[in-house]
Amino acid sequence: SDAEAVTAADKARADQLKPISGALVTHMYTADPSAHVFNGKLYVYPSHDVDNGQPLNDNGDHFDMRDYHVFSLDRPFGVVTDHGNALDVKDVPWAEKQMWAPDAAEKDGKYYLYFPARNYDGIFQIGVAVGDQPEGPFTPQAEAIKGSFSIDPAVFKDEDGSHYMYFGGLWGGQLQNWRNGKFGEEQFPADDQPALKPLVAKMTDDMLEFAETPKEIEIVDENGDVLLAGDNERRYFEGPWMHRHNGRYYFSYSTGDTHKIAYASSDSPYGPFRYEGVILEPVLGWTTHHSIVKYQDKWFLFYHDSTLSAGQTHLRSIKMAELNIDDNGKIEVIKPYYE
Ligand code: FUB
Repeated sequence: SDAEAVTAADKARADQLKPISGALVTHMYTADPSAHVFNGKLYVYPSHDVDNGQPLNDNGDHFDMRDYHVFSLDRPFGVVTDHGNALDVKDVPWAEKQMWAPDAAEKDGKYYLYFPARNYDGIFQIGVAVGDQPEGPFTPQAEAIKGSFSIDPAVFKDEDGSHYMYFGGLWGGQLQNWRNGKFGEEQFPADDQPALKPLVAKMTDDMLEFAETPKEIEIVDENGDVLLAGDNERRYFEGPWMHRHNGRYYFSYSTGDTHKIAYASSDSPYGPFRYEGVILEPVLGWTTHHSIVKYQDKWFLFYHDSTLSAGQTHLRSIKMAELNIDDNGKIEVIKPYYE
């Protein structure tokens, strides 16, 4: 599989790479960091990678995570506190396995942990769990969010207080199995057809459900033409994130099999988003997954790589780097290793 081939190659080159930043957490493997500032403090909501001996395949069976830990930082690049187990799959009635990339949001003093997992039919859905503190613990809802599917929820709070969930992922994330709200045989568009699209839905006031049927997001090129499925260097694969800067909406994501974090911008949270460029060049490991957060007037990128596990694609570690954004919103490309 692609994952096995990448891991073999990465194991071989792990020693030679000089990362620009170290792992924030070293006592366990962590991935898919979603960073937020709550009550003036930096919190990170990552996946908790484990080695359960699952086979490496393109379905992502080797990402067999079972719980979430929340971390806080006393300052950027500073001391990291592990707040312990915040949610375990055994406590989520609808979820069987594979607690993949989570996110969190705050509203009116309550905290919401959003997470994808496979249900007992093997289908990914997205759930929510509620807590009184940013670090949890979180109590899960009995059922997944109605109308949710696929993976990688990212919940964005707009300046008017509305929350939107962005989600969707290809391959193991099953986006290719969904047509008109129904799960079925996988179907990938031909290379000259529009790429599969991520989704967005406004959240209800209580943060527990979608307030609308999820809408597809278009990412267009410099001519306004929608990105095509064969445009692997630029098209959406998984790992959405949204940040707002100077009134503009920036949608960023992983390009999956070309291993980049890319971004696109719009004047609406629903898009269409115009492709802008790359934020992060490929890291060690197959997956790349990020978040972007503003803390005390500086922008930071949180991401992961597999340096700590000497190149094992499913054993990743979260990292951070300062992000330079110019007055026009253009983001400077980050190279994760010194040359
Ligand atoms: O961590 C499992 C999956 O790998 C995530 O959901 C994807 O975004 C990728 O990072």
